[in-house]
Amino acid sequence: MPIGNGAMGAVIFGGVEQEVLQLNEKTLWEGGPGSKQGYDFGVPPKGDQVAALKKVQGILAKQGRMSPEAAAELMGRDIKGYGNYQNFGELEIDIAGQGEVSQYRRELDLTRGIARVSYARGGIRYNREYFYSYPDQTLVVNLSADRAGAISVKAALDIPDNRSVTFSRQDGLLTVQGALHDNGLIYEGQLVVRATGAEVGQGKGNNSLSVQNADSVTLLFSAATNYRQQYPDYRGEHPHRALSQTVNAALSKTLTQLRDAHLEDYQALFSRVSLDIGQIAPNVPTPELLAQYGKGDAALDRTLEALYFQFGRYLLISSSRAGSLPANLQGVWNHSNTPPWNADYHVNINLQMNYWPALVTNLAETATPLYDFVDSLVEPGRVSAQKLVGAKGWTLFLNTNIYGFTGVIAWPTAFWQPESAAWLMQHYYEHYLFTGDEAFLAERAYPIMKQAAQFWLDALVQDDDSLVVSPSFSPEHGDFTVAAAMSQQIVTELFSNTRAAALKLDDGGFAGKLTAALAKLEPGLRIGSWGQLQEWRVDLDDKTSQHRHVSQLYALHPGRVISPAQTPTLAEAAKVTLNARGDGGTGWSQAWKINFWARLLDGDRAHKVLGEQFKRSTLPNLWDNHPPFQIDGNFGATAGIAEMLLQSHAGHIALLPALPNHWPKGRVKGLRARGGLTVDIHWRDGALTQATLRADQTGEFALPAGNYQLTRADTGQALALKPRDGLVHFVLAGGQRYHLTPISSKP
Ligand code: FUC
Repeated sequence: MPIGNGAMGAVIFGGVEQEVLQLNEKTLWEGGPGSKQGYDFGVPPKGDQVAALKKVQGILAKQGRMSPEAAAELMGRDIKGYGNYQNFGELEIDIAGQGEVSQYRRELDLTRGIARVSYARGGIRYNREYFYSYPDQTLVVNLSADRAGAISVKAALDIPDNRSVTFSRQDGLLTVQGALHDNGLIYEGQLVVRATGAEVGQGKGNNSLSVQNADSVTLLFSAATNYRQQYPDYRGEHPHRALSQTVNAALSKTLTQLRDAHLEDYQALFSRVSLDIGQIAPNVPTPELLAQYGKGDAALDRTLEALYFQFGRYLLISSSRAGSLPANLQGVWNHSNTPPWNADYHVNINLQMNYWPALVTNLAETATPLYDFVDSLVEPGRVSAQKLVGAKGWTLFLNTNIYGFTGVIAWPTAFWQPESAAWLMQHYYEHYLFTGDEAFLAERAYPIMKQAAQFWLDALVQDDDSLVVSPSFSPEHGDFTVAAAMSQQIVTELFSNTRAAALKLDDGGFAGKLTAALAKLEPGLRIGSWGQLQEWRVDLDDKTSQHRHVSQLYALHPGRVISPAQTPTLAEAAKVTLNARGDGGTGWSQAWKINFWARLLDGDRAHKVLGEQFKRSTLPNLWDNHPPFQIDGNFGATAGIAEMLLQSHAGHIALLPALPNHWPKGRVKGLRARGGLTVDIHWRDGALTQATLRADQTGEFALPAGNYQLTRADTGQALALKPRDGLVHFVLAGGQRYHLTPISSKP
């Protein structure tokens, strides 16, 4: 069971005699400045990389394509000092007890962000409670029993050996300090054991504390490093002072005060959205629920679906909060010092997918670390843009670490992806669209979008009358070519969004440049010989390919260019492509397909793919399985479920756009739509019965024309609906609630 507060995380194993909590601290990374391997942010200090790029462009202009291996030979690079996200260590709690164990139960309460373990042993009932507090920046573990003096524990910290380790103990406080051998990054952890009814003593070895016969025991743990998100050194103060303050402040609170503060903080986010699709409260363990999925019990299936949706929101709150780094490939739950893909930030879909649910499921605040992180990439990314592409602005490629890595790697099948920065810009602009926050647009979004757009104004290549991306590589298969669909679609989106922002902010000069470029920029939307949306500019698509990246459909999702209503022909082509690719793939690939089918308004197919993700790519604790565990699929699927119920990307609010037959009756509350709108929807027999809309600020909205009325909740007054372009438009007053009710067509 994972718990976390963004900056730190723990996985609870729940053993009876020995509890193990596997610990993470988000900034504990090898590599970067000071790495024994050496480090240059991925940008070679010597050598003419721009000449290599020009050479590739020359080959492509002549031959049209080249192998990724040949391209990597010229432009790729063996890198040094990239580093790995680290396992902090383990908190091991030995718990005394005698006799048979019965009534064992391990639970994670998503509505409270609290985990529990309970069991009976030797006539005594034992209870444990765990949460990771964001306001108090500490892990809290409480052990209690229904008999006085029944709790005897030894709590030890087990720290991996790729770092120096010094333990010290004083009055119920165990401190561990050291530095990573690779890069000297200093870390510290403080564990406090507090007991009622007994004294805390020192355990065996130098790394533990122990208590005999207490009535209850509370453990607090917090950790930090001297990492600072600041190019080029990424080092700040020794963590000891701040950490001691944190731990002392937490120590001055009672368990109830700590829990109350945690609940107030956590529930303020989590409880904004509720989903009822007819789930039940079965007495079935979660792994069993997963194993039973699709075997005929519809109520059980719906239970898993609703749980999985909320689990994604839970994971996002737990792994991404302001003040720390974004959720990485494993969120904040990594048990290895050499994790798959370094547990880093892959930006050719994975990091972006982590944040797909943030806005629509009413957790906009959880994206703050994403913006802070991406902002911090601009400075190193400017060097990469200049040295690797010869362009102004900033960029990055396939992947990045916490030390401003913005260069290229050597791996032919993925090293070249300068569109990543442009893709990340979508999140800034969508934040503005969802929240209507104009200060965010002016102060945060536009400046960074403008620099990303500046990069592409320089980097695009003139090809007859068109502007194209060259070289262009569609993740992560096929050859290097010119103007692959995704490259063109992403740059088009960046330019359109940046132009819209520029016009809004009176930067007419830059808007003009973008307008001129957009007029020549190929949109990357071609229909090929078998009716598919082409992945490449030349029709090279292999009908039998089931490759996990469906990059050519970027414009369908997460982009918003293709839609059945506005671009029906392209939407049909997207279907052809998706049908050819099939409903399988890695965990995240299936999650993406849920979103695609939802955008194509096919709820049953979206639901089917969700089922595939459960059957093929979900671990018993409901973590997404790439394989191995990779958290993006959890987040992508949560976003996909929201997308089935509410969409707002195509200029209007679409209620229940892709409702599957499996959810005939239900209710969702608190989803968010663009324009700063909060939406509740009720439905029965597969049809809307009522929706409630509340806008943060007064604004104009639209719905498809239909047989319904919209009334102000407090006065009952009907709103004027103005028909235009197949939609009806209306103005909602900020802060007011409005009810939308279908008008029965029955006599
Ligand atoms: C991309 C994907 C892989 C994996 C990796 C972390 O490169 O193609 O499947 O998810 O990111």
